[in-house]
Amino acid sequence: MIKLNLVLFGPPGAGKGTQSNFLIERYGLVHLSTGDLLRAEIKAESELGLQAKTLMDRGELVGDDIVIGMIRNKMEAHLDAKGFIFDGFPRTHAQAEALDVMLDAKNEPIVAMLALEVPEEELVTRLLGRGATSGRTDDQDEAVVRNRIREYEKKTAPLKDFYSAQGKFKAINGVGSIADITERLVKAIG
Ligand code: B4P
Repeated sequence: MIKLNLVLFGPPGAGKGTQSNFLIERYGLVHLSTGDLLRAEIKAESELGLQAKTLMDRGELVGDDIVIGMIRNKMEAHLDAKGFIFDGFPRTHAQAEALDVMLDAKNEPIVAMLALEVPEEELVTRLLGRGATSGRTDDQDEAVVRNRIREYEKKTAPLKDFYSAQGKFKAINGVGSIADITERLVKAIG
């Protein structure tokens, strides 16, 4: 059976977490969000969580080794999954390479990289809006939000070329109603 391994990609606030919830339900996939895994470590007040919190509160990326290790552990805990949605991972070239190595070893490659595209001002509005109610500290300060977007542009956006070269990159308009965007993603998955 071919596993439906998808990378859900996009800048902070593009709707990755939001859309993952619909896609895992529809296709019976396992959701792997490095942001959620890191927030769980922070809540548990682990050593790793304490290190991650300092970086996340500044809007910077957490170290590659940490997030790659977390993803590896989660994948090993779900060997019989029908597929995974990688949400917020990979975010650097090193992470993308490591993911390919892990998946190639099982002969279960990424099927598609779905990239949600949303203009910067809309991203800032969405994230500050969530920050007003969610308690997420990285969503409460406009300078931090804009730093996350800069980090994305510098370190993460180039991964579009990485997946384009493999014929897997699909751009999706991420502006509109949540249901309309889910429709676009489902069409792109085919
Ligand atoms: P994440 O948890 O991945 O957070 P995010 O990029 O901000 O996106 P998120 O998924 O939460 O938001 P969404 O787009 O769904 O990362 C947080 C931090 O963890 C990073 O800054 C970094 O420090 C660290 N980290 C995580 N992964 C890492 C990695 N691989 N390597 C290194 N560091 C890592 O949506 C946001 C808002 O938009 C929501 O309020 C939602 O309601 C709203 N929204 C969604 N769709 C909408 C629509 N269609 N219209 C209007 N609003 C919409």
